[in-house]
This record gives sequence, C-alpha cells and structure tokens, in this order.
Amino acid sequence: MNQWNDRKPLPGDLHVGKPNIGDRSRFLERINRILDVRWLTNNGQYVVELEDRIATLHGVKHCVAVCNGTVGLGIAIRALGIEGEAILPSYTFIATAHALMWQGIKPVFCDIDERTHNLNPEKVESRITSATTAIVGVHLWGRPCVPDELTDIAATHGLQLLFDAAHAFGCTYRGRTIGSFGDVEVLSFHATKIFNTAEGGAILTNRDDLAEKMRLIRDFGFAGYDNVVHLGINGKMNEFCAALGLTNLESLDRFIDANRRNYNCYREELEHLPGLKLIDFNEEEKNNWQYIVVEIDEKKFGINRDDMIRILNQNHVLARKYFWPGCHRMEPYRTLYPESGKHLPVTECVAARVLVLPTGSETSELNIMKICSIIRDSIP
Ligand code: T4K
Repeated sequence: MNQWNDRKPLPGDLHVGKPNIGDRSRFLERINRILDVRWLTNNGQYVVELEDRIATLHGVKHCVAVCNGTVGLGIAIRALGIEGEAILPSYTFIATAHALMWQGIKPVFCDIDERTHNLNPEKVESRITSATTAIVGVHLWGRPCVPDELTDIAATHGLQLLFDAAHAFGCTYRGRTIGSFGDVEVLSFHATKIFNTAEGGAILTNRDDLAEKMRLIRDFGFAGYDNVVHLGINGKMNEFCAALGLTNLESLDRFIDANRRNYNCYREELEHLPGLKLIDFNEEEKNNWQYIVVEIDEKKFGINRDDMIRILNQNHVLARKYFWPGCHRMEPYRTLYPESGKHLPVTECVAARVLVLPTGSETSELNIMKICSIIRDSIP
C-alpha cells in the first residue's frame, strides 16, 4: 500500500488486490530446498524452470524472468533501441509511461477506444511524427490491445511494437496466447496480479537476438566472468520469488475459475442497474477475469463514481479508481506536456467513470453479494 492511498486495508475489509496463493506446503518445500542448496539468486534452478514453463504456456521461444514488470519494460525498451518518441495510452498504470521516460524517451499519449479502454488505432496513426520509433500497446484489464491493427501500423511506419501485457496472463486473442505478439511483450507478476511471484515479471519474445540482449542487460551486461559487453542493470528474479511462481502456477486454473465465478456473480447482481456498466470480455477467448471493472454514468446512475467509492469505503469495501486521472495528469507529464489532455477526451471520460471492485480466489460469493447490495442501496 503506498502512503498516498486513502487508507490501508484493515482486517475484515474487502479490498482489491488480495494475492492469490497456491499450495502452502509445496511452497515451503521449495523454500527449504533453496535454503539447503544455498543458491538464492543469479539464474538459479527455480528461475530457469519458471522461465521454461512460462515460455511453453505462452507458446514463445524465449522468456526472460525479471525482478518486476517495470524493470522488464525498461530492459525491453533498451534492447529494442527505442529512442525519440513512443506512442502509448495515458489510461494505464504509471509504470508504462515511467519506463519510457526513465530512459529519456518522450511518451506521446494517445487516446483510447471508449468500449475497449485500449489504444484507438486510428488515433495512433495521427500521433506518429518523424521522431516516433515505437508503439507501446497495453492489454488493459487483460483485453487484447488490437494486436493485428497495431502490427500493421508498426510495419507500415517501420516502428518497434512492444506490448505491456501486465494484466493479460493466460488471455488469448483469436486463439493465440497474449505474450506472443509484437517484438516483445512484458508481463507483471506483482502480488496483486492473477499469477504472482510477490514481485516479478517476464519479458517474452520469439526473437533470438533480442532475448540474448535482454539476458545480458538483466545481468549488468555480463557475458561471462569479468566480461561486460553491454550497458546493463540488475533485473534478476530471485529463487524465492520463482519458488512462489512455480507453486502459484500449479493453481492457476483454480484462480481463473474463481475469478470467472466472481465475475458472473457480479454480473448477475449488477447487470440491470441503469447507469452502471460492468465491462465485458469476449467469451470465445481465454480470459483471466482478474479485474472487475465498472463504469458509472452519473446522469443515469444518480451518483458519481467518487461518491460511490466513498460509500463503499465507509462500508469497509476498498474499491479503486484505476487508472485515474490518467498518466498525462500525473508528474512529470502534467508539467512537461500540459497540453496532452486536449488529445485525450475519451481517456478523461473513462478515467472519471471507472471503479474496480474486489475479486480473486479469497473473495466469496457472499461477499460479492454484500458489495452489490451496498451499490444498489446507494442509488438515490
Ligand atoms: N503495467 C501495467 C499496466 C500495470 O498495471 C503494472 C502494475 C505495471 C506495468 C508494472 O508492473 P510491476 O512493476 O508492478 O510488476 C498495484 C501494483 O503495485 C501494480 O503492480 C499494479 N500494476 C497496479 C495496477 O496495482 P497500487 O498502487 O494499486 O498498489 P497498492 O499497494 O495500493 O495495492 C493494491 C491493493 O492490493 C490494495 O487494496 C492492497 C492489496 N494488496 C497489495 C499487496 C502488495 C494486498 O492485499 N496484498 C499485497 O501483498 O499498484
């Protein structure tokens, strides 16, 4: 919990982001083994095993495990040689923009589609300049960020295509697993994600050259003892995180089933309320259902999103306004690019309407019914 949140969850609160945790005894067995062999980090056995499993699961040639998704984005950006300007949505977690800015690349915020909350491909074309070198798509809420359209645009204009797939573990687009699109895709395994390693992430690619470069960058640029061949960073995942990952992977189906059950329960309870829309997923694809995202239209619902959050908080339900107010209204972007908002009318509208409700394997149907009755009772 960062210090700027309204309040930290207390015991008994229902809140977003409660971690999914697999079989405890399997995890502790693995921890004991790490302690026995005394190999704690630097490409240990569990990290290598996790990379193999994740590459297979996503149908990609290479998986490079990293210490978190943000560093994964940074390593991918560096390996792709992105410079100048990169186009991305403002409606995303701040890490997507920071990962570019941290490396001196100007984030050019592009508007989204009202229905999908993802980059609007027509708007992407209009934001390309002679300084643009890349597009960074974000599969927000696990819904695919138009991979076909962005692939075409990137090819036409000779741009690199990177996907922030932090939300999309286990999801597909046209039957193909997200993680295998573009030049590179980056996953987050943060504690709050459907699949977590406490902190962690992975970079996925089918390109041998990129994979080799990203492995070097992840390990300070070392290509063997005493031989640094590239500018690098410490982006390594440790064995404890990998042990949690391997354990959680064994329970992934259970986590997804629980999220799906929760989503259906929310839908039954909320779908008839005027002015409230639960975002939907393409049922013909695989989804991870990890975010319960609701849009509130104040005119039809009777109260606005912020009042709804306040009422939920008063009733010990810590819903969140992800990703309000949009990256362009946060620093340093607000000061550097004060005009960005005029290109982002849909972003501004969506960011003011969305609230995210609790789900995950620890959230019961009974609790969901309680949350939904608070929502229904709040309608004036
Ligand atoms: N790209 C996108 C699109 C992302 O969404 C993210 C991360 C990234 C990139 C970067 O990936 P990482 O570098 O993080 O791997 C949280 C997460 O910290 C962040 O990982 C995530 N997105 C984002 C959507 O959510 P906050 O500011 O909401 O964190 P916080 O501390 O307020 O916690 C959220 C909720 O989870 C609270 O209700 C408390 C609960 N929680 C949290 C933790 C850590 C628990 O119950 N247990 C826990 O252990 O950012």
